[in-house]
Amino acid sequence: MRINSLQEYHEAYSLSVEKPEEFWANIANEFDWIKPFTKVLDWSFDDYSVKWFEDGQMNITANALDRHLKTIPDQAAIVYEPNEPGDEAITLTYRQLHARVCKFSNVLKAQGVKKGDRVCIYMPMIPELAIAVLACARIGAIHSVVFGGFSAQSISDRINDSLCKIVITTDGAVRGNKTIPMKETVDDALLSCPSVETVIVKTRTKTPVSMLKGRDLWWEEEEAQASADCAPEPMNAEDPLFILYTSGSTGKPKGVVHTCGGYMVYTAYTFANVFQYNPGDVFFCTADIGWITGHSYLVYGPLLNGAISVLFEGIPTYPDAGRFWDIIKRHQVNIFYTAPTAIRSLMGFGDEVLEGKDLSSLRVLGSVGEPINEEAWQWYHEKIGQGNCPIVDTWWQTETGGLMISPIAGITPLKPAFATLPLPGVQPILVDENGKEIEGNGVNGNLCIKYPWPSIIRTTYGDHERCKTTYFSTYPGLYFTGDGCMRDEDGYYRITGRVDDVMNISGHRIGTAEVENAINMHTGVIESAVVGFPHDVKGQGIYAYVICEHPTINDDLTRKDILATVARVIGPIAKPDKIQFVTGLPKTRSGKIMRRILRKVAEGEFGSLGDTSTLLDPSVVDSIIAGAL
Ligand code: 7RM
Repeated sequence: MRINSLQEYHEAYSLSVEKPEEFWANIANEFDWIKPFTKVLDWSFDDYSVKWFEDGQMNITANALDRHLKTIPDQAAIVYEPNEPGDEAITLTYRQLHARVCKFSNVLKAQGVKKGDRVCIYMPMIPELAIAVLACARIGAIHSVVFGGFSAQSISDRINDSLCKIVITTDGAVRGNKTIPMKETVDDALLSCPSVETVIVKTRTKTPVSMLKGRDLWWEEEEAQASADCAPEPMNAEDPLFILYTSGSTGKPKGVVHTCGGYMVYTAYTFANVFQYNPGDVFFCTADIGWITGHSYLVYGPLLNGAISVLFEGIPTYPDAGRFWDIIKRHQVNIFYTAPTAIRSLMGFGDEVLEGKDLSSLRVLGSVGEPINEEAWQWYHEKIGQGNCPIVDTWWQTETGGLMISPIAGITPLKPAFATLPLPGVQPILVDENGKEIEGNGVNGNLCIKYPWPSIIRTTYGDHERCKTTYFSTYPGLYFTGDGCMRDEDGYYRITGRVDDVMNISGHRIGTAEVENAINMHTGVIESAVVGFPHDVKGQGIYAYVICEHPTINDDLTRKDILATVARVIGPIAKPDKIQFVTGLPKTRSGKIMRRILRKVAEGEFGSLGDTSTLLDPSVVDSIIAGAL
């Protein structure tokens, strides 16, 4: 499984293309299977269906927990760094984590949760979040983690889409110097969620919460009564493991479905290789478990490898902008994985913050979530990596389940701001607007993948057609990523950003349509159009053009009200950075908004708006420019 040199990478890559089934079967056979698979792959990108290790049976927690009990029972599995730097860090060894997962599995079973049932998890970054996720996996329930920053409306949308039976949450959350309600938000969400029978509440902040008789239970009380004995449920490799909602260019977020076997094999393989994890290394992924990065590289990938994974509850700027560096010292972190937005934001505090920080434990750095600009790459390399840690710029998506295009730490020769080369099993292809392959090097195109890898999205929950049209219809026979990409003279890949109506705000995926729908819910708003624009720290910011019924009495107040509406409908991460009131939007004769023009204006480029002759009313553009100045 382990690649140890550039030559081994090339050999593995060639084998993965020439004999993909042999390649992945060898890797899959390194895991514990309850029933071995005999069939490796069955697939079609035309009438979309992918099945890996189809007739095999396994349980991902048997591989992530039980398997390590024989070898490293007393090694740390999760190191919890609480929000308050003065509070004691809590280590859960593999033995302890196993016992707590088993207990909570029994808690879920006692509430009638069965294989295939959906469980919504809405929690802050505390060990119980990982425990809840793993307990679901152990009993075969499908977890649907909802990021703790989402609104009640977003929670209920997700619960209702997949009809969750149970919600797991906390009384509150602490992030920096803020206390955030969690249970209260869940209570609001549940006003419109008839499928939910039970809510389990872990205490974190001891804030008073209302506990509904017959529905709400305290985590601690239930866990105390539960046995630590729970056999892992035998799962077919293609049984769903989890649903994770992600934004697209249209409509509400889609429930991306990943399945047990392929996801296990791929996250474990990519974790071990890309980060070159060695036994005993301490790995710190700063992502929240509410996003795919947290699922794959804070929980599953590391635990499948018997790694030590740091779980940090707080924020990078509390108590000050040196917090990450203090955590690295405190836990002697060897591998650090974060997002460009965090790097740029911390860079902005100046190098004084780094004075006296001991970063000597670091060996590998990682980046994920958005393109990393060269300046941030250099700063990360010099100031954090002290010039001698490779940076793995990992490109992947919620839908891909695991890392796709990325250097292998210390092995792949790096180029700043390049995701470099595809990992074994990944066959990228660039196409033009007509789907024609763009061959050769030194080219730009739309990034597609032409062959399945084990953790490819299987479906969008409850709507397989949507999965087919979103990913497999733009370019028939190919998986379309939605990203633009350049392949340079050396065949190295650089992701240039989304080519669809999906924005990337601080590494968070948000659809323009989602924000527009939220804005349009505000009273007095007739219509809106949202685009992303370049933002120094966030990568992209959100720019909203809004048409109101009447001229507003106080623009600033109305702006604030709109922000409050967006925060309530989606969550604070979707609040526009800029709101411009307009009287019309640039529409074509067929009624389509020409976002190209709005993007240019948002960028401050008024001169080169291109062809506006197809607009219904070209004068709209002049008034928008006048308003933007
Ligand atoms: C892991 C994650 C996916 C989108 C993707 C890209 C962008 C992610 C990189 C990147 C440039 C990278 N999943 N993206 N990683 N762009 N370089 N290394 O972020 O589903 O939330 O977002 O993020 O546009 O399509 S995600």
